[in-house]
Amino acid sequence: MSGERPRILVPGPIRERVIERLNGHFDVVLIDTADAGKIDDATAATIRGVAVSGRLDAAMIARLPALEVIASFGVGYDGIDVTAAAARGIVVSNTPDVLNDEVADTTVGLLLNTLRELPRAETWLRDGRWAKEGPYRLTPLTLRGRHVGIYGLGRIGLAIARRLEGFGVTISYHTRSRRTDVPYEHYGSLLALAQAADTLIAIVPKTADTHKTINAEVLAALGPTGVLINVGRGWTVDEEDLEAALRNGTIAAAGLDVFQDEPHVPGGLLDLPNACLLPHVASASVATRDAMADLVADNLVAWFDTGRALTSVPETA
Ligand code: A2R
Repeated sequence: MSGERPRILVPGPIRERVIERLNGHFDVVLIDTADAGKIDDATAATIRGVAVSGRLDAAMIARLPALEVIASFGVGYDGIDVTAAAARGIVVSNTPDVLNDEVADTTVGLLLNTLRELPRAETWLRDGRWAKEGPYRLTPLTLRGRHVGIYGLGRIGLAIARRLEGFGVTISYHTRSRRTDVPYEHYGSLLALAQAADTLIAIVPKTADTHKTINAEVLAALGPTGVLINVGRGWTVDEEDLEAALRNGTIAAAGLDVFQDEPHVPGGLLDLPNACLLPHVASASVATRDAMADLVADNLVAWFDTGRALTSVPETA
């Protein structure tokens, strides 16, 4: 029986639920890491699909001559060599939409934590300083009266904007193409958005065009009450420029869920009191990660049942 089932390779760690779901439909092959040397020729020749969280490079794709479909865990698929896949007609899928609400919720939490210093206030309490020294300080920053600029108004950016409407702040955005379905003001460049806004929320994908686009110039434009929140990719921020801007008061504070070289966080950021730092947890609830896991499995099931993935990425759709 199992010989008739398509063979799916799972290279490296992935949520256990993906493997459980795949076992119901496929012959699953597990290897430690997505390295071409980790699989023998005979097995490699039989692999028709991949379920992967993170990285799948051109060498690994080239190693799998019968590969038809790559189901990637996560909405950002910058770890997958989509160009190599597309060149061979291999479909790549990601897990959009099912994490929009969780990421948007976390973003609002991170924004409030950054402005109102809630993690530091809790530390004050836990350290016994409330009882010994009195109330935590009044925070210089507040969400009241802010103008939030959203860099990237896609699925997640829009979910963030919708939530922020309830907070009574001004909302604007920068994308390459203006949306016709939103009431927010569009700015044609990131710099123009940063000049107009005092709070910048980055939720753009990791592409050649978004590399270190949040740099010294953009941070200076945000100004001394400026706040940066990044929940997209660390790649988008010049971390050296950001550290300098936080240190010398060019901007007031930053909240970061993502970093250039995860899980390594620049030491310079770690000791800055005006940086609120999270270990890439925006979508990291059991319910949302389960939904993402199910969509990885459902994409593979759909591909082998119908010849179409549910959520293929635009480059291979
Ligand atoms: O530029 P547009 O019109 O394609 O708008 C997209 C925007 N975007 C950019 N904006 C300015 N300059 C760029 N070079 C640029 N490249 C992309 O980012 C769109 O508004 C947004 C991306 O939206 P979605 O494709 O719907 O992605 P989603 O699901 O919101 O996730 C965003 C990213 C993922 O790629 C992961 O890296 C991260 O969030 O978790």
